[in-house]
Amino acid sequence: MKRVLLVNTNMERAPYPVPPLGLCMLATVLQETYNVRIYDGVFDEGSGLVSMVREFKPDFIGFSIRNIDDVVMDREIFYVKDIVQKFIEPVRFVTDVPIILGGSGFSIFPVDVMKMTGADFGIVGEAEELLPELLSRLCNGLTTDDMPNLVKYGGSQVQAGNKYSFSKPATQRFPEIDKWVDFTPYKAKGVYSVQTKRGCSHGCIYCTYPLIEGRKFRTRSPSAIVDEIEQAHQRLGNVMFEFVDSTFNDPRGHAESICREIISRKIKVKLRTMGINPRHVSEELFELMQRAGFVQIDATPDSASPSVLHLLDKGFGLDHIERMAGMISKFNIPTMWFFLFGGPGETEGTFNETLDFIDKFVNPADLVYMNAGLRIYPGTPLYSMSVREGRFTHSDSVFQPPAYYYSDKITKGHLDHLIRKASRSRHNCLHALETAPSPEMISEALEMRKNHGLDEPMFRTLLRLRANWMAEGKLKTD
Ligand code: B12
Repeated sequence: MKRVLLVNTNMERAPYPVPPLGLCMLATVLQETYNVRIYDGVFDEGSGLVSMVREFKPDFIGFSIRNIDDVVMDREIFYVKDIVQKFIEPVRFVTDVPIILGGSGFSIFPVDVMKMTGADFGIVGEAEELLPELLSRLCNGLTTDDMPNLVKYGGSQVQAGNKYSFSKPATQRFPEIDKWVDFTPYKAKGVYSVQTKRGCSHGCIYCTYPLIEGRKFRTRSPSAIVDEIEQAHQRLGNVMFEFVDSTFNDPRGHAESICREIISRKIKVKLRTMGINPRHVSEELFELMQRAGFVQIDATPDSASPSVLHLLDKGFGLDHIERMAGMISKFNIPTMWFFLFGGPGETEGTFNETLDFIDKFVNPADLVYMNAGLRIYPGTPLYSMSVREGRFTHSDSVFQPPAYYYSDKITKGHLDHLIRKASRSRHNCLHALETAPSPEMISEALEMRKNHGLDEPMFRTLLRLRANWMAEGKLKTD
């Protein structure tokens, strides 16, 4: 049996380490034909990789590249350089077996990442079918020229098709993440990830999800999803499950069915999700979510200015967000709100519209995260708009340094000032650069939780503390 080593190169541990779900899915499929192992570099940052390669002697090595940069404009963490230095170069030094890349970050910038890493092949998008196909062709000496979604080095040039397809339904087969990677450190600080569907049919102008996963929702069956949760719960005990879908409550009715399935099986689990679409919420959905075990959600409207929402093509309006906020407060579901300022049409006036919404509708116990500058990705409407506006041309790279969009109706400095001012006067509003709490704040929060028996999400405890510190004039702000 040929041997395949799959490597998780994601070393980011903020806001918490995320298990390499996609790699585990691939390993689950490949194990029928290959001897497969996963090397998880998140905690040891690649230091044990070379010895694993020497011992396992893989015939193929696949590297997953999830993050390119951190999308916080003034912090600008660029991950790929470290990935090359800590993972790919050391491996190249000890073996010349084919190196194959994939992952969501890779899928956005396949050609740039191929050039930077010098890998042999890359697959754009989901790879449960294409990776086995590629490996089988390589094992049998067959051509790979007609394979969709494949990027490769031919001579000294990267060859990339420009048509990518995502036509197959989402896999019903689920991986046991803890079978492939040591789950102990994730249990302490992270989550168990679950995907309920693939694809996104929304048209938000800056977003890459439709490019990575395709534009059509392809759902898994609620019973397969809940089997996965139930079994992982039996194996791992008390663990937080997180849904990693682009939006959880799309297409309409799917989230409700999943919740009903969990409720009917009487499984007692803790759940959280990002991506709640304000257009498709209802009291019934929130009630079901609460009964199913949701302890936290993310709300990501980006803006609460009707004109900015329209220009971002979010597909919902202020009335939808206000309705959703009302339901969140009614059901008291702990929520992290995300706003992204500086998009097309942003002015001081539209900024204030969003702030107004926050003041009137967001539960003060909930966190509001404020970021500015929209990352511009190739293939998105925002990219075409930026070219039309003369910000750059098609031949300029937006990969590194990363390109960001800022409205020309407000300066970056002024927007930054407005965000800082808002966060200094509201205990629950945080500037994107201030989101990591100090060690002192964390230890005080832990003590507070212990003394008061608090079982709420950590962000709520940190916000209580921030409110106290602000009142005492103890909070350091620049
Ligand atoms: C869910 C999610 C989150 C959640 C994670 C929750 C969790 N429990 O995992 C949260 C909100 C915490 C989060 C945080 C961040 N995220 Co995020 N996230 C996502 C999202 C929506 C889904 C990722 C996912 O799990 N997909 C499901 C799995 C099954 O798919 P997959 O891993 O991609 O694997 C498939 C394929 O990619 C491929 N594949 C994967 N590996 C390999 C390897 C080989 C060899 C091959 C051939 C194929 C292959 O096959 C797999 C199976 O089909 C993506 C966008 C997207 N739609 O992909 C952004 C995304 C990955 N995040 C992104 C970013 C930037 C971040 C943050 C850095 C943001 C920040 N500043 O905090 C952090 C980093 C967190 C961390 N520790 O790494 C960016 C990365 C692009 C970029 N600019 O770098 C993305 C692409 C969103 C975007 N802006 O476009 N994220």
